[in-house]
Amino acid sequence: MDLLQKVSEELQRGNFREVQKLVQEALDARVSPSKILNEGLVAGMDVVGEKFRKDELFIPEVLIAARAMHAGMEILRPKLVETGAKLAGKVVLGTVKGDLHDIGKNLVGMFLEGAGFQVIDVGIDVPTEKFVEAVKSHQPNVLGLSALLTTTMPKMKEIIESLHKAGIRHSVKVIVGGAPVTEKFAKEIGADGYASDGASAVEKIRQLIE
Ligand code: B1M
Repeated sequence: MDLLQKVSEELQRGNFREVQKLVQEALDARVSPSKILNEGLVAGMDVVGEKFRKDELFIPEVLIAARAMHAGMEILRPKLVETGAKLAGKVVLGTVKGDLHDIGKNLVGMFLEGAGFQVIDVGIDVPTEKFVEAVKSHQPNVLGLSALLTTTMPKMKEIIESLHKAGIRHSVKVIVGGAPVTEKFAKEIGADGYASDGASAVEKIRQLIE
């Protein structure tokens, strides 16, 4: 069986040690880090997501697969970052309050680091005030907000409004993303940009800060 297909299947089974071993094997075989990411890890997580949606898998299995995804990303991360050139800009990145999903955010962060951005990851379930504080203290070019739940999307609007209230909205571009987020929603809440995945987040951020 193809090595990347094995990565995907072991990720779906949640075998994190096996995933790490296979990712390392693929790197040793000179498969490109982005190919391992997209055709191994992300492909596996897509299957998990689809099965979760159809009630064929439940939260514990999804969590175990997510742990395997993280384990694989630990091996890949430095290799993706290595491909980046000089620092392209600074991005504060986090998942909004009430939302614990971080796989997509972490992937976006990895793509950004891979493209040479300095990424300050403020984590998950991040209160609005913490985002405002992070913009004040780190003075990033871009604030990246992730939300995976329709119920947490309104937090993105709240954060943008709080940046206005704090008088620092003009100092930072805001980009939003996550499965339920759309370009239309981004416009409605006054964000500067929307991206559907890590690669387009890099592209959008480059456009925003050039
Ligand atoms: Co949750 N969950 N989850 N979950 N979970 C979803 C999102 C859901 C769609 C599943 C479903 O019902 N079909 C659903 C949301 C429904 C809705 O709101 N309409 C859902 C639900 C309901 C829940 C709970 C409420 C379940 C419960 O407890 N009853 C609960 C909520 C917890 C909370 O956050 N408060 C919950 C919990 C969990 C786990 C903890 C079990 C786990 C998260 C583990 C973790 O992240 N560490 C989990 C997971 C794994 C999922 C699914 C299966 C997979 C998400 C994922 O990681 N996808 C998801 C179903 C699905 O999406 N198919 C689901 C892979 C990842 C690479 O994609 O995150 O979309 P994604 O990120 C992409 C893009 O969206 C984009 O780029 C990424 C890379 O391509 N992107 C950005 C993301 N952020 C971006 C930011 C950007 C730009 C692009 O700029 C800044």
